[in-house]
Amino acid sequence: METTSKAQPSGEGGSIEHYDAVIIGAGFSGMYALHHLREMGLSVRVYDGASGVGGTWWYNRYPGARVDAPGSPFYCYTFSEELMKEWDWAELQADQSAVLDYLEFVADRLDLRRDIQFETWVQDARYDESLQRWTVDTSTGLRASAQFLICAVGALSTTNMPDIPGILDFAGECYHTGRWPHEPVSFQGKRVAVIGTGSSGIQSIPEIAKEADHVTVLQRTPQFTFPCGNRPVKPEDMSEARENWDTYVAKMYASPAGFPFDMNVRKALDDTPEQRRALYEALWQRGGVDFLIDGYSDITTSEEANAWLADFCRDKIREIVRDPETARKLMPDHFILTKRAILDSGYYETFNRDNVTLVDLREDPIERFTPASVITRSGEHPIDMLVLATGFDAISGSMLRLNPKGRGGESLKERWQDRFHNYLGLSVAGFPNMFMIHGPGSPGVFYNMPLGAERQMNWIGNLISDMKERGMRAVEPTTESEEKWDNVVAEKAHSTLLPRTDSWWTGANVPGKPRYFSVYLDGGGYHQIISDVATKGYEGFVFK
Ligand code: N01
Repeated sequence: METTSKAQPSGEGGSIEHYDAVIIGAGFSGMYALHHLREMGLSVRVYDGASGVGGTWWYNRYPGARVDAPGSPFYCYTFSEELMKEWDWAELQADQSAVLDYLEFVADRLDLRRDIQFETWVQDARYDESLQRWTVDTSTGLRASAQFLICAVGALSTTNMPDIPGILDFAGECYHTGRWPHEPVSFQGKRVAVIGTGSSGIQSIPEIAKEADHVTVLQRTPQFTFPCGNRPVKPEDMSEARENWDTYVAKMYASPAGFPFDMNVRKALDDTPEQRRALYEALWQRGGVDFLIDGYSDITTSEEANAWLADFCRDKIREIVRDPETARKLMPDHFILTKRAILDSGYYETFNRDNVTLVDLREDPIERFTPASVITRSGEHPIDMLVLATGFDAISGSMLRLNPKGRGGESLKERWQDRFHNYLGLSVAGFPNMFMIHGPGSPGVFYNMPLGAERQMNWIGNLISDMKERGMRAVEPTTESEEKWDNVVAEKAHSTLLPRTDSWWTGANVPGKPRYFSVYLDGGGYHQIISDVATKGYEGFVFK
């Protein structure tokens, strides 16, 4: 294994740099991958199309963007006590700029940037079976070869652009929330249309409405959203977390979702309606993801429990939104919590403003855009700005956009035509020495993502060390182990109501995408499974 990079002629006109590992992506996952592999003594190069670290947190700088997970100080790296000791989180639900500041601090502290090539898009990655190495070609003309290819490309990174007649003719400003400009965007005096009411739309609409002349919300699916209950992190809480960091990390490792909280194990129907209502009211007032932590354990498995919470939340919408017709349009009709839980800051309240109009696209669909308006069935809405909060080709989209070519030149697009075949959410048969962080088949978006990345990367690092000790050059899973894993993932998903709702978890938001639930639902169990696989000599993999 090489430990330094050497520029050598590529044999095709340009020069080629050689590394032990190439990492694609410099977000939470890629940054840790770099640190970890470098600590192991490997030569590593990271490529990222952005001009700074942060990945999704570098791009998603739309107004209102903030962590919508249990939050500070547990949405962060756990591997270094020093990092924890030196960083103060100000808010429970840190906003985008705070998370990006943290990642920049980590990059400085660990001196990561010297091994990251920014503004460099990996355009091609292919495996050479005779050399047992990957070659990557980049947008800057730079070419590199490496034994290992680590794809830290992001589960929520490839934007989903709506294909609506005339949208490209729209002549006003147009921004996707997942590619928000770095320059300030002013809404003042503008008529703004927002398409999309997922987390990005629901976080940004209240902020845009505070400034814009008028906001037209173009809603395809009404959503359940919970008050985010954001508040400052008290200095004494920060100190307490620091003092007991080891205990907290141990709890995070032991928990199903990677956060150090004890989940309520009580079932909803074991309580009386009065007890349920009292608990839900308290959780609503407190805000945050407490409906997931302190709410009942059977909301996503029992239709009756689910209906009860959904009705409670629909009553809240009726209570908050003054115009009954608007409230009717905002009423979600899917199983609650079977789309990603959303945390908001005054979303439903925003529809009480005079400058906000809700268009229900199910009743009044978009017909087309003109250079200065959006035309729905009921008429024309003149606009100056269009905000696309239309989400991502999530989980598998960024891997498919990279479209690596494995053994025999087979592309991932060919391999993943019908399903996202993978083993343990980490690797794909026919693509030796290629590893995914937060790929399909992993707990990815259902787990504390920074911690999940650390744990997957530690596992990959151990596998690489094991190969080194045994003199192995290449590893890949068998197709049989992929098939078995696919069944394990499906069985977990189908024990819940989650696959029954259209969502980005099921791929239903992207036309033509294989429609099935591709996330492994038990994060805690997952890490035990992959650890057991390693203990059994990497069962399900073949080595060369
Ligand atoms: O994307 P989404 P998102 N015409 O897919 C609609 C994470 N996140 O960016 O539901 C009309 O949830 C689509 O409608 P429908 C978080 O995990 C994190 O909001 O498909 N509408 C939906 O309303 C989140 O869950 C943070 O019918 C169209 C919306 O667009 C995930 O990212 C912040 C349409 C897309 O919602 C994705 O959230 C933000 C069309 N052609 C996001 N196409 C933080 O933690 C799509 N829609 C900071």
